[in-house]
Amino acid sequence: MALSAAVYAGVIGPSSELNPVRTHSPRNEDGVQQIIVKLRSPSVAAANVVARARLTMRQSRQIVDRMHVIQVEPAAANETVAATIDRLKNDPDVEYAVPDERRYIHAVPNDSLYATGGQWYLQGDPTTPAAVNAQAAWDITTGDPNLVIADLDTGVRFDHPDLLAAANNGRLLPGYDFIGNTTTANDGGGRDADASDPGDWVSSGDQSCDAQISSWHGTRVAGILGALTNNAHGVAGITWQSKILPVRVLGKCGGYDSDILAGMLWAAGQPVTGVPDNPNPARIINMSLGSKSACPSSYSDVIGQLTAMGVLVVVSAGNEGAAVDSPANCPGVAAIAGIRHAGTKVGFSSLGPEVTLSAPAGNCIGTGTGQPCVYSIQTTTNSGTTTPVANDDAYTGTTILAADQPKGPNLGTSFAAPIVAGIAGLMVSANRNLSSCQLISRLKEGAVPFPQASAGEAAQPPMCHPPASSDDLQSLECICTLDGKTCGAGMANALGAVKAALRPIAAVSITQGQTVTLSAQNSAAAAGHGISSYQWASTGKQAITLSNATSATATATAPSCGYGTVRVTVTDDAGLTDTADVVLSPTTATSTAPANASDKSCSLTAPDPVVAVCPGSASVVAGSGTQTFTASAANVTDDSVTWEVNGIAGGNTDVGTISSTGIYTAPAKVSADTQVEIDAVLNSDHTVVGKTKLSVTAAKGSGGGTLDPLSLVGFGLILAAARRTRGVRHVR
Ligand SMILES: [Ca+2]
Ligand SMILES: [Ca+2]
Ligand SMILES: [Ca+2]
Repeated sequence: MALSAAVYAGVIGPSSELNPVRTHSPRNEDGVQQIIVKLRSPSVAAANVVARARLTMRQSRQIVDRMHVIQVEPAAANETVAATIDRLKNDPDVEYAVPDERRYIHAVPNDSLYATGGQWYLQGDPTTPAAVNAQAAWDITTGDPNLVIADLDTGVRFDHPDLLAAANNGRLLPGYDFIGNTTTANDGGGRDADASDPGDWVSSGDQSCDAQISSWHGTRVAGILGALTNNAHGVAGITWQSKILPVRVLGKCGGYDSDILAGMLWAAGQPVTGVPDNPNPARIINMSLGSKSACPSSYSDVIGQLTAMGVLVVVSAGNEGAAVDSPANCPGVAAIAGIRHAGTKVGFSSLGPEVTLSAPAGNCIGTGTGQPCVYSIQTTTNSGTTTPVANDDAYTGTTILAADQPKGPNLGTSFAAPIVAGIAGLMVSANRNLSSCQLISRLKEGAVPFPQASAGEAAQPPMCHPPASSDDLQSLECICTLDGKTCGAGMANALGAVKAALRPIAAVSITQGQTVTLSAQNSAAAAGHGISSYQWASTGKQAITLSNATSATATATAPSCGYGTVRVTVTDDAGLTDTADVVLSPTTATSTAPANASDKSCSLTAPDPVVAVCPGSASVVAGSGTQTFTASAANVTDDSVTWEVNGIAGGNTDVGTISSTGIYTAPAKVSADTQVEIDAVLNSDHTVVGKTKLSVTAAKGSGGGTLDPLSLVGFGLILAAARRTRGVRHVR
């Protein structure tokens, strides 16, 4: 199959490839506004806040403590949701208020066949460089049976023979159905304990979204995460043993944020109002859904809570060939874009700097009815076009059919995300201590660089670029850039990611004293391994004196001025390593590494670069004086600086000169003692500046000079003003 595909690729250009970009037009409700409100205190009643905002409450439900979804009539008939939200936000009891938007599955409509295809995307064939090589990763781990991966989706078919309920020797935990709206739910009621998928078909005129057959989206995603594997039947999942937790949040015409947010919290084991606690908390949450918006405060809030617990949230980027949908654009998630078999961006996939990395999303090569869809992402589904077929052993297909059918090819970033979520499952199985930040950084570490050409094509597609605006569509194949600003850090690779996961985790605890005690004894190796050695070293420009540098606990002498960096390298019994840095100043010692490798919290922001100039004060005599300054930086890769005197690079004969190595030479004469400012500007970030003052004293018996103190002060003020226009410096 792969060979014929390569031949095909040479004949048919990608612009003619089946490329069903899908958009969702915003829908209008009948005057009622649905809003998520978070209150500052649990003692505040949502009803009082609504009344104070002069809104009429239609309905409300507490999602979790302090977070509510409300349905209100606006204060005036034609008032916008934005105006209502502003009204609510003005209340001091309100932490945030955001619209309760609808999100949609990130599958594209299909057309097609049934075939027992090769699941190319799991293999390591060089003709399909985008394939993730799970086959090789499975030699290391096939997944921990105690690991839980949540699938926030349309529900699942528990009776699919290649999935089955865990109670029936299958992969699917009971889960929960969070859909509150009965029409959306399509199962005759609101929330319930049955997460099975009744179908999400839409008849024409049935809803304010396009008519469609049932998608069986959750069943498709579940099959990728973890179909029953090695059972000589159907498809293989990326994980073989881990449990899948179906959390039903999408139905007819998508689903509301209020249900999705509740489902996220519940999946992670957090209590949700009115719902029994989840006995099987998930370490990984897959969300193959989204729609256009900025990242709402509600998602930032919930994702922040989840990442602090060590839960990785994996979200598909979207299928509009546009800027990344929300919640994939939220900080802290792994946002997954879609690539073709050749490693180029598939036309429909959205893209941009929010993308973490990319994985196969399915591409057909052909366009015509009856042609093979060579690179479909084959998985489990159901044959029902509306209601499900019972115990249906159905799989997505690999032939393009004339009309939308359940067993057509499977395409969408919806299916790229669970490939990565499954890989993350293998990573956690190999090293359960990995936090969500570590999982993301090691997914990137294990990724393969994007090919810079589309193999087999005579006419090459353009390079991808970060979307400049909402109208900037890239809905055809493009070549992913290597700067991480379009399709992320690279092509997801299961073998690379699991190898990266197997590295130990360096942890550092710090005890301040006369000397600084640094301990890496709470570092940990991956499952089945132990730490065998420690090595501490000073890595910054300013050397730090260390003792016991090959022990778990070392001591460091803090610098008397400026910054020093100490790095510990921990090595396990398999020779694999991890490092952690500690930045030392005369008064502080900080590290972004966990104090204990089992700590799951992680910071979403890198520490700010800093630079200091030493000595902190000095004095020179005009005419003959020189002074050597040193700049020590931390939290940067390039610690080189440009020296300035009173804001002038290199200084001049009036204020004194400074060499590229920091040697200051005083001006020939000053009329009276004065001060100049010495700045070290970080070359890699001009907003980061180290400063010190230098006294320049008049030489004894000097009769005045070219520069008097007043003009120096005046000059300095002008420079300070000019610098302000360059932006705030020193502190970021
Ligand atoms: Ca229901
Ligand atoms: Ca149900
Ligand atoms: Ca199977």
